[in-house]
Amino acid sequence: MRVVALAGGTGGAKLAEGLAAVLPPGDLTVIVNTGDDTERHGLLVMPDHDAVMYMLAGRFDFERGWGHVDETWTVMDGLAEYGEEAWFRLGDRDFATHIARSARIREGRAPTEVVRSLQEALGIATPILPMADAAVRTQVRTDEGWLDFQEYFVHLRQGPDVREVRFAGDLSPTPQVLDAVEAAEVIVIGPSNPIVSIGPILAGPIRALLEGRGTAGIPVVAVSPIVGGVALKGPADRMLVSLGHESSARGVARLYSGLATAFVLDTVDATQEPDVAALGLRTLVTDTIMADAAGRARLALAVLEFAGRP
Ligand code: FO1
Repeated sequence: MRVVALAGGTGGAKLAEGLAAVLPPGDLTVIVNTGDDTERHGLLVMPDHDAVMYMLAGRFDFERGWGHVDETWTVMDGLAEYGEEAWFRLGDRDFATHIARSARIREGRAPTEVVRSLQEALGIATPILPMADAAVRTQVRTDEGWLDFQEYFVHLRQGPDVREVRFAGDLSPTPQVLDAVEAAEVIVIGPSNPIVSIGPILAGPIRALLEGRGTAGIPVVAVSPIVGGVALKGPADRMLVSLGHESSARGVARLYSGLATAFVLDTVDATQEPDVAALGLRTLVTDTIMADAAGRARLALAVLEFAGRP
């Protein structure tokens, strides 16, 4: 079963790891958001790509919620001593990723090809495809004006209310993304922030392609990142409200209606199932909390079994 999973931050990365654990090698392709990407100290940092890459390599730091396990911070401390900005923390192992990636891209190679070479070096069979090869930068408007995403997310600790979101850059999908979507027999939209994690992927031409696949009978299954009205990690709940949506599984389902054909909501939100079904979506109510590797595999199997059901 050829599966394409869309992933943004931690939730989407966890489900992608679960899918990789239960599917035969080669059956899964992950498409990641690149709107969070940022230039730090002359290097390209790709947080959502790297979350998926480290997770699939068994190297993700679940305790911190980002970055590489067993990090040391020697380079960052040295940079801070020189007076370089240090609010966006890069560990030493993580620096190696950004140095190798940036050097290879500077040689003229496409980002998709470069990150695949890093994934292969870490023993990852699953292709993790950036949604686009050209730079895309998510920007959020707060009462203070427009901010780059990481300025809002890390520097301001997601404090200000978000009034508007835009994606600057060229959202054209790569040939690899087009081929993967074309070949997919199941499409999974992971439980990541629908506005700033999945939103950038869907803001470009990919959305129409996915809609076409759904219309052609391919299951497009979205998993709610909101459980009991709150986001398990990050600002999705407050962002939904400040942008005029409802912070609930139902609110997320509304955002995906017309695109998704099926929706997975947590058992604590079971009372919302009729509202989601009324949007024309098939529904699955299940435990969506992925506390550990067994939980990630369990949800992945439940989603695949649900997708395959008529
Ligand atoms: N998140 C933080 O809260 N503080 C950081 O200093 C930080 C650094 C960082 C470095 C590399 C990387 O891949 C991710 C990093 N993150 C950090 C996480 C990142 O800002 C967000 O989790 C994602 O962009 C949201 O999906």
